[in-house]
Amino acid sequence: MLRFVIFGALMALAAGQFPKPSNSRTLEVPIPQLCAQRKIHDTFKGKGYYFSWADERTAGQEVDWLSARNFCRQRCMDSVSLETSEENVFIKDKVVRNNVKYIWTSGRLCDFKGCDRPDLLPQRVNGWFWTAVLQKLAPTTERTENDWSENGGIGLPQPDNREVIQGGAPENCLALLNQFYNDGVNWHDVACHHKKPWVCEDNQSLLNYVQFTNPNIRL
Ligand SMILES: [Ca+2]
Ligand SMILES: [Ca+2]
Repeated sequence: MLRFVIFGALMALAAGQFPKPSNSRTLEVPIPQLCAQRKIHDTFKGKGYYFSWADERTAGQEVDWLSARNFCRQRCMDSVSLETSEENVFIKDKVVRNNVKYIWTSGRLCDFKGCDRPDLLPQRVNGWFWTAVLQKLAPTTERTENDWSENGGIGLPQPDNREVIQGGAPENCLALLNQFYNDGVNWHDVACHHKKPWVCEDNQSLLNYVQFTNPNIRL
């Protein structure tokens, strides 16, 4: 599993800047007051994490992929990125202990303008990245470097883009599913409009930005 970590670090260096999606719905900017008051349910390696089910204001709520990111970003966090096997285990443990069916992560397929770069092709193998930190995932074919499920709704290893095969929306977002297909607690590609509980992770870039622009704030 150490390779998982090293590969992630190498890919972060190799990936550089990712193209920005040009959706009509956009990413929210951080709100300094919400950043300062953000609720931190647990920490891992110095970073704060928020679990939607653990906050009485959001318990029972489920939101789509972009709404999850925006809730987090307003608080100087972003949807969780599972860059290392240790962090992956930490989050999976929380999901299992709390009997949560599934969560959104920041993972997404690069499928917009600018994603035709050679290093991101073929798209469904090399085009996955953690949007919160703009870090590329290992190719989906490198099964020891990631945690894609070996099963799913139509018996195929993930990512399988199942909904498109069945005439639905593309499965361009990465969710962690807890035994949903009796297949363990693993990563799945899922259509981004689905609604799920979510996990936020402190985002250093947003924290730095708000601290810089608000010198007296305590984050
Ligand atoms: Ca992370
Ligand atoms: Ca799938």
